Amino acid sequence: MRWLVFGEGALGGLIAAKLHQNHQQVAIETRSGNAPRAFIFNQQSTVELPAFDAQFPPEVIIAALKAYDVKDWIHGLQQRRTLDNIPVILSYNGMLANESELLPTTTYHWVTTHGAYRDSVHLIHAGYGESWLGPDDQLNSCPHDIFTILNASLPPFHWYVNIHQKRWHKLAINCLINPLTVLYRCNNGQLLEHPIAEPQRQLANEFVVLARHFGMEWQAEALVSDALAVIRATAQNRSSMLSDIVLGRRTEIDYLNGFVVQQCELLGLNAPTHRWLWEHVRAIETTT
Ligand code: KPL
Repeated sequence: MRWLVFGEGALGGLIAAKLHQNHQQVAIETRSGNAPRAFIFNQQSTVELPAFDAQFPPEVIIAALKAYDVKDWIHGLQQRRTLDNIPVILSYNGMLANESELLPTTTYHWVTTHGAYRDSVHLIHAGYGESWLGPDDQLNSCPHDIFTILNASLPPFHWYVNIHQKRWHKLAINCLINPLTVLYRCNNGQLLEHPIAEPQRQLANEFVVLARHFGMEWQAEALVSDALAVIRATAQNRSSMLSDIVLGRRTEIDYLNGFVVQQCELLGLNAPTHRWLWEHVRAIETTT
């Protein structure tokens, strides 16, 4: 099958390398339009993938994006009529307010706990996890051929019809971890040495009230304990948000705690702890 992977980030590189190792035809489209860079995968094999070639249109598109790039990327895709109706698999942290109007009907979401990092030469698959694939529009059924190849290439993949529930759960975990790593400027595991119990309890309480309005029932204590489990499992990691701050890049805070605050406002709810962290990270972002 022909796959087009957009971007050269760690997660996009990981799925591209794994598909390639599984004898799939994989092309890369870079953000800059330049030829994709070859990289050494897991310090073992060199992966050199071709650029997108309009003569060989893809059968599947995969994009692992920053949340703030999703809108422009989708608009760009929609200008390219030759890519109409091709299944698009998207992965990004957080939520956009207007996803149902924005995302093509052929969109599938990929939620994963795999961890990878890359520099200009190497790509390392650092943490083995699992993945869930599900349709943005719950009326869409499982694309069996695509799913089978993904599951064989980067196992395990789970088909998950209610993928939005998984995404909301990941949203909660990211809201309970990422901004706190910026507040204390520490790796995930070092959070346990700081007074995070009270803010996490409040973040979770505010989150479950909002989620209930979207038809999802969670217990705040369960979300806190899930976040603590992720902190322990990723103790050595620097969160994506702290990495963005350290590298002077924009963070995804608007799509994490910022999204929670904005949705609460629309519903007449309060989310003061999410707001505090949203404002704190925004302030740091603008001064670095
Ligand atoms: O997803 C993450 C992130 O950094 O964005 C966690 C789970 C916090 C792992 O670092």
